[in-house]
Amino acid sequence: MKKILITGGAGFIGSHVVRRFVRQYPGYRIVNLDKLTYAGNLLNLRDVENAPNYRFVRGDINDFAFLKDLFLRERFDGVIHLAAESHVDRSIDNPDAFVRTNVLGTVNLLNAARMLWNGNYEGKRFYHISTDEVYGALGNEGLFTEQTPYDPHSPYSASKAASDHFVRAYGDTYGLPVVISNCSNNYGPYQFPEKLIPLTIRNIIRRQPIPVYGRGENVRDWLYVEDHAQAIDLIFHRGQAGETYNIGGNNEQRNIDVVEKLCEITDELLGRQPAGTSKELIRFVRDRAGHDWRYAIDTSKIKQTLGWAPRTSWDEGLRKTVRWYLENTDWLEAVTSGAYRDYYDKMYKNRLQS
Ligand code: NAD
Ligand code: TDX
Repeated sequence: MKKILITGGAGFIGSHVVRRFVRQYPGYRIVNLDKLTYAGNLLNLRDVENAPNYRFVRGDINDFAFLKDLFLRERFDGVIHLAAESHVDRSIDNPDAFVRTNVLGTVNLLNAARMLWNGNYEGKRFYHISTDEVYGALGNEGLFTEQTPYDPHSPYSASKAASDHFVRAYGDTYGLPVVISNCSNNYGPYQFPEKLIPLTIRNIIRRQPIPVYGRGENVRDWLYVEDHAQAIDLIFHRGQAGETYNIGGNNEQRNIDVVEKLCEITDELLGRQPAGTSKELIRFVRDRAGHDWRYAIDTSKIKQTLGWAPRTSWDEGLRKTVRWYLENTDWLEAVTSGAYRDYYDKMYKNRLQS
């Protein structure tokens, strides 16, 4: 039996990873450790919460005494580490929590794994989930490969870069069996509506202005979240210790094109005539500070070594996503009551007024 710790499993990507592992591996014991910050929500896991191979533990990766106790009690064979502060705009507003959770929290987990495994690494694995943003920004040409030098620009990406360095250092120094993947932008069900795609869908539903930073020409490489979860499953089981794998959607889109397509699909599914009317809601607003121009991933390594490629087309993935948000307005209401309103006002009120 494998005992696996998944951190951040109540968040967006983590909940898809937990769901996949709980369903796919009935013989494993899956422990989901999550602090339940504003971004974590147990509603994301309702369909697996009673599974016999699953357990939720509420806790903070910044609390080493708690982690030590948990590791000694559960004796994990593997860690899949997703817990993080994940939103770039919040990191610009207040970087401290990003340093604490993303850097120090990751080091705490590495220390807990090292303490438990104590040099006996047979059958053990520490898998750190990271982002393509550590590589910085591309111009109009080129792709990020695993060899691209790190060049983070936002406090978020700097904290993720620092955590990646610590993970590799623990591999090199102590022989910890680490593996890292760096993925491009994810989208799909259960994404918190601070991120571009769910925020846009919510505003279309409510007929509110849609804030597009700058001229909307920045480019992101979008991947459907279940395809990312599948890649994580593959890397956890078959990736080589000490290696890094880039994961991407081979799907570069300008922000303005993403938003316009969302207007068309959402209007169509809502029966608003003619589809695309909601484009009237688009507002070009003050740009994000240090806004990275373009991200795009070269996926050849994971394709050639592990046979992985994204499965979900952009059109299919976006339609599934919009349909999910339209069918889950209770979830959307629940996660956007209270603190979300304050966040939204703080981030967007001035931008949308000027
Ligand atoms: P998210 O913000 O939706 O979820 C993060 C989860 O971590 C939440 O459930 C939160 O409660 C939990 N958490 C935060 N601080 C914690 C702490 N101190 N202790 C325990 N739990 C804590 O994030 P996401 O978008 O699902 O991203 C998950 C991981 O994937 C992150 O490491 C992120 O850097 C990485 N990533 C995200 C994307 C993307 O497009 N969203 C792309 C590439 C990589
Ligand atoms: O209101 C908005 N208007 C807008 O134009 C928001 C929230 C975003 N944007 C732009 C900024 C980006 O160019 O849309 C693009 C996507 O923005 P986000 O959804 O905030 O994602 P991004 O900053 O690209 O980072 C994401 O991908 C990499 C995730 O949030 C990270 O966790 C992940 O590591």
